[in-house]
Amino acid sequence: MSQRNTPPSTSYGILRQDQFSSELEETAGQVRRLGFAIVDSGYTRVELSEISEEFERTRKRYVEKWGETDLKQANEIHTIRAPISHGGPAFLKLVMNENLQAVLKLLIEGKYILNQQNGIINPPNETYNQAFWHRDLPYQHFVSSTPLAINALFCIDDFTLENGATFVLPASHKDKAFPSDTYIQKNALQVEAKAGQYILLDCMLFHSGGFNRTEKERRAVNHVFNIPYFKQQINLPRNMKADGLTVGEKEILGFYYEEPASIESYLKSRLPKKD
Ligand SMILES: O=C(O)CCC(=O)C(=O)O
Repeated sequence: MSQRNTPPSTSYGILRQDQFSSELEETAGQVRRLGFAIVDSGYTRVELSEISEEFERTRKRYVEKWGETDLKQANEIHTIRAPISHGGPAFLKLVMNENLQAVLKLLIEGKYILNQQNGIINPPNETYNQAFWHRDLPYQHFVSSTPLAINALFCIDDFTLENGATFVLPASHKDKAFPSDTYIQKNALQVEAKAGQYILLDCMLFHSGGFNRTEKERRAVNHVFNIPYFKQQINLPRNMKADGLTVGEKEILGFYYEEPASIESYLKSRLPKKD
């Protein structure tokens, strides 16, 4: 098989160049240009297996609570909605991961909140509800000069070509329209990643889960973070206990961005925050 040459490191006629001083800045730079990149969580094997076990416990309780038949009917059997509000501490840990938060700060200007967290199961030899091209701000056809929302897809299992690693259309966050079928067949890439890594996507990048040709499920936890002007998929502050959360955590979970129900609560929201 032919191998790619090392790209030239010399250039001419260039007046401006990106200058990054850390790997996380490089990662953020790639998300801006291509719309996707990978960031490592830094979790140990033990932490990863705790997260995997917590995922399974949460999933079992969730299916018991909402019922397998109803979840299937709603096409929701391969998704665990808002596990941060009913699962163990692993789900808050995934949101607050230090490397992830550092890249988000580089990508989204100003404040941002968690819009949604979902457990995602890509089942073997069967299609599922994420295996369709979409944007994570669906039904939107605009171009933004800076990311308004970022998806961080945490891989609980390795994402491989065989088990349906996420397909992306590089740089498609820079065009309003969905490209033609021929363009998609020529330009779609699959993003392979290791368990413990987050696949970061500009939410306007077209992407899709792939078909899992293996005998094992491929599990992940997706997170959409966005500027606080978009409403959450499920209202997290109303479904979570605030006890034990820091001001920073509450801010990211949207506790300070619920729409005030009255002038009184608006004025209250302007007061300084306390732990
Ligand atoms: O499961 C995947 O590979 C894709 C997940 C996805 O499309 C999403 O989180 O929006």
